[in-house]
Amino acid sequence: MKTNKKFEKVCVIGLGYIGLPTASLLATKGFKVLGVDVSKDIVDTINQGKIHIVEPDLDILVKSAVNSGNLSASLEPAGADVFIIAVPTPFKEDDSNGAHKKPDLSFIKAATKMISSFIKPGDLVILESTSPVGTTDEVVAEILKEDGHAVGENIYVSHCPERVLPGRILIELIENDRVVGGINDESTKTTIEFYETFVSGTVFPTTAKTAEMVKLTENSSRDVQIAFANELSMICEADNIDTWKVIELANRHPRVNILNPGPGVGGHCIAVDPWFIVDRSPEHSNLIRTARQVNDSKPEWVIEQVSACADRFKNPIIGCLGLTFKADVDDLRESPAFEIVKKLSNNNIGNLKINEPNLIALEEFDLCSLSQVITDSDIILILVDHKEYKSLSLNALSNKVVIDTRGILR
Ligand code: SAJ
Repeated sequence: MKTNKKFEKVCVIGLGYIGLPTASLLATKGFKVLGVDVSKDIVDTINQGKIHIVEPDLDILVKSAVNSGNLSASLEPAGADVFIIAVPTPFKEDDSNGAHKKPDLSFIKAATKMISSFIKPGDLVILESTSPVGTTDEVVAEILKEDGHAVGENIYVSHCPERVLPGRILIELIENDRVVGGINDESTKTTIEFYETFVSGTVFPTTAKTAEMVKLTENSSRDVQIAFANELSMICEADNIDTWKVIELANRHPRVNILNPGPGVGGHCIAVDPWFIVDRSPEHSNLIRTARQVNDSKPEWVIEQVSACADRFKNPIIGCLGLTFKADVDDLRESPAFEIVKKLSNNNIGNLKINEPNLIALEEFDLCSLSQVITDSDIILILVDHKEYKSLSLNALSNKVVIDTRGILR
C-alpha cells in the first residue's frame, strides 16, 4: 500500500469554527477544497467570500481562498482525495438531567453517510470532530464498511482531533502539535503525511482510541481545573475573602497554577466533552462528573448574588456586560453569561440593560451601547472579560454596585 499519495482535492464536511478555517487554510496552501454544509445561508455566504462567524483574520483568509478559485462551498459533497469531517458532537438535550448526559453522534453518522458514495480506493477519511472513544472505529469505519468500502485495505480512516482555541484558531491550526490515530498503521501514516503538508507543529502517531481519549482528556483536565477555581470562589465569597488575591498569592508557589474563576464554563467543547468520558465510564469518573456539576452550578450561584443585591434597591436597573461564552468571541453556545441573563429576565430580577460588543443584534434581547449601560444602571454585572470592559474607568462605576464575576476590575 502506498503512503506517498498525492493529496490534491479535499472535501471538508461542516463549515463551522473548525471546518471553515481548515478548508480556507488548505485552499490557500494550494489544495482544491470543497466545503460542505447543510445550511444554504452558510454556503452562499462563503461562496461570496464572506464569513458567518467571528474569528481574527478569518475574513481575509476566506476571501483570498475563494478569490483564488481553490475554495468553494456546496450543500453536496463531491469526489476528493481527502475527506475531513468537522461537524458538531453535542450531547442529547432530552436526557440532560445534570448527572449524566449522552453524546449525540447523529451529525457524524450523517456526514459519513453523505460522503460514502463519493469515496474511491486510495482515499483518506479523517474525523476531526471531538468524539467519544470508539467513534472512529465503531461509527465512521463501520458505516463505510457496511457501504462496501474496503476500509483498512484501500480506504484510510483516522481520528485527528482539532485542538485550536477560538480567538487563536488560524495560528493554532498551523502551530499546534497534532495527534493522529488511524484505524490501522497505514491509515495513521497516510494521515500524518497529509497534516505535515500544512502543520508546523509535530504530528504524533497513535491509535484511533488513544487519539479520541487524548482530546477528551485535554478538555476534561481544563474543566476540572476551572471547577477548582470556581469552587474556591464560592468558598472565599462566603468568608468575604478576595478569591483573586488568594489565587494570585497561591500561584506564587512554584508548583501551584490555579486558573481563573468565572460565571461558569461555556462553549461547545469544555462544557460538553467531559460528559463523553462520564458516559463511557460512569463508575470511574466521579471527579470529572463532579467538576462538570460544579461548573454547571456556578450560573445559579451568580444569580443568587445578583438577586441579593437587587433586593437592596426598589426598581434596580442591572447592566449586564457580555453574553458570549468567553472573551472577544461572538459564540453563545453553552454560554453561562447568556444563561444568567436569560434567567434574570425570566425571574424578573431588575430591569436589564445588556451590552455585547461582539454581536450586532439578538432575537432574545435588545442590546445597548456600553456607555448607555454604564450611565443607566444601578448594578453592573460583569459576565465576560471582553477587552472593552478591561479598560472601564473605576470613576464611572464609583456610585454603582459592581458584581465582577471575572475579577477584571481588581
Ligand atoms: N474559563 C474560565 N476560567 C479559566 C479559563 C476558561 O472560567 O481560567 C472558561 C471560559 O470563560 C469559557 C470556558 O472556560 O467559558 C472555556 O474556555 P477556554 O478558553 O478554556 O476553551 P475553549 O472552549 O474556547 O477551547 C477549548 C480548548 N481546550 C483546551 O484548552 C484544553 C481548545 O484548545 C480546544 O480545541 C477547544 O476547547 C475544542 O474545540 O475542543
